[in-house]
Amino acid sequence: MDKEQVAEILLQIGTLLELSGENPFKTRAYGNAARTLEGLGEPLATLVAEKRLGEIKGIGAALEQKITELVETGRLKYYEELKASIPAGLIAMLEIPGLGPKKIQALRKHLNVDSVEKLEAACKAGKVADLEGFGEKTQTNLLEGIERHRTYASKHLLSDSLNVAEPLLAALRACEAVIRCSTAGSLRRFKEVVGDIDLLASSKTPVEVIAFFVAQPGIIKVIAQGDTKASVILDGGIQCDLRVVSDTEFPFALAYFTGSKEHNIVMRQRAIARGLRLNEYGLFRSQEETRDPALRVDCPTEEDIFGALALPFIPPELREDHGEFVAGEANELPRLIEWTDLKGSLHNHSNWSDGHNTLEEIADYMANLGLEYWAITDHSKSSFQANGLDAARLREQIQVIRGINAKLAGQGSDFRLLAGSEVDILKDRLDFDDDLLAELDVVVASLHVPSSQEAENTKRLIRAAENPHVHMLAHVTGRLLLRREPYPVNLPAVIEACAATGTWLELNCNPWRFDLDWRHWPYARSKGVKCVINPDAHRNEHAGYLRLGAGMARKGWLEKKQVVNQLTYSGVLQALRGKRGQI
Ligand code: DGT
Ligand code: CA
Ligand code: CA
Ligand code: ZN
Repeated sequence: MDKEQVAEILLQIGTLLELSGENPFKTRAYGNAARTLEGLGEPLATLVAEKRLGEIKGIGAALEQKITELVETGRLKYYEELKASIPAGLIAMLEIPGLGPKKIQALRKHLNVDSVEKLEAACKAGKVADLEGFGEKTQTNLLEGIERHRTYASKHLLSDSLNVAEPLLAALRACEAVIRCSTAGSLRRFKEVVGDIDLLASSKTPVEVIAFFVAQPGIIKVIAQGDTKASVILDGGIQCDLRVVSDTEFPFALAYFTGSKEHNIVMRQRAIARGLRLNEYGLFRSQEETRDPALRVDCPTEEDIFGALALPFIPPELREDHGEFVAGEANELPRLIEWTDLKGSLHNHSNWSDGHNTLEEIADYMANLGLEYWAITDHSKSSFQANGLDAARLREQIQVIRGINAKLAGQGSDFRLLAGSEVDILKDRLDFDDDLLAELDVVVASLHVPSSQEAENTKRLIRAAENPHVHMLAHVTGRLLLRREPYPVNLPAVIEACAATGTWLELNCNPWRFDLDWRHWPYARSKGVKCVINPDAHRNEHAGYLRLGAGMARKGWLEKKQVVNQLTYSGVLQALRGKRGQI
């Protein structure tokens, strides 16, 4: 388990303890430890292996033991027992907006409510409104919350959110009453999954902007509408919040609502350390909370706010309190890759396996996009459900690709297809022999049928990396966001094997995958492992995923020079020969 997963479990333990009425000091210790872990500058596995966890502030012997157990076994007996000791209905209630452990306890104690169903019944009977600390309004909100929770899943893919947010933003931009506008929140930070969409606008007439906004197409329900704020549900069930502020406040509100919360906390502390106060309304020359315009430090842009706190501009993707402050102070923030740096892709499919388009259609489309190269890496024979190619068909495909390239050259085009394979990593070998792999321009290795054992998956991936013909490992954890958990694998060990063998790691830019996760790229980068941003396209339109992938690479702190497919065609050919050259 990595530190994010461990941190998540610690947070859950804190919540569960609170739910079972433990004393607040104990429950808070878990939350604090989780935050500490997320901010670690080195892999948790290393700290555990070297028994250095105890040196960290806030991590005592008991926490050390629990974290070690999680990292080493991926499980925690204490957590499982704690969870089992609490009625499942109470745990499910935590997912209703507006309900925290304290309220749930009160509901249980006074109304005998221990499930979402009973809560709904109690609300409908009007009993919740009579409870101290609840009231009529809370009761109505709870009922609505239950309804919404049922109707709409609470998390959404980044790509789905972008698809609905971008037209709204474009509309706001064209609205006359709007001066500036932007996305904020997790969407602006480019998180792979998003809870809700946050939009921010500045205006002299906020009421007008709100009225304009709630009338936009694609809004299926207006949940709340005030003079400066509105919350709506968009097609697809995504909630979207719009806030409208004055133009003077805009940069401060933008920084605040972009977050993350963890990042904001550090920004606030930096302000306090300089005798200032930072909040969503401004940066103030004051020792106390204030909104007094006379005390506001003049900051027309976000850059100015960072500047006032002795930092360079921190790109939104990096605002997770994952080391951006240390890097910023040292003036060592990365110069993040841009999607327009990408010149091709090294992992894609055609209708020879489970893709949609013919080789000719692909060459035509990708050349027209202005790309320089596009590798065809159809599935290998073991992936029979994906119509994987056997050796004979693959050799035939190589010839067809050579023919298409000859034709392109004849037409004076510089675009080229590359011949490759996405070869299955089987239990004890790869799906093709080395001599066939050696005939290919590009070899991508994938674990499509993983074991349930971490050690076994790790071993298979490392063995694939050690094959001199394998250029890269694809979608290394097999996760499908909001659908399928990653298979267990020791990522630091795989990363280290890639570093030792000169094997690249893929950042798969299919929006369900984004795998290897952005949280692991800084470590891969520190080991010198190169990244390939691959759309894993199954149809031509998937070329658009490159843009998302580049965004995710930015979130992983990657610069142009760490990415293979920013290279030109001749550069990438040379790089592809690189690993084999060492044989
Ligand atoms: P999401 O929507 O769950 O994917 O994540 P965010 O980050 O978009 O969170 P959201 O929509 O609840 O709030 C947007 C931003 O507002 C968040 O990133 C930081 C800021 N914010 C919200 N609540 C707090 C808070 O209690 N303290 C601080 N410092 N910032 C907050
Ligand atoms: Ca949000
Ligand atoms: Ca929000
Ligand atoms: Zn693939």
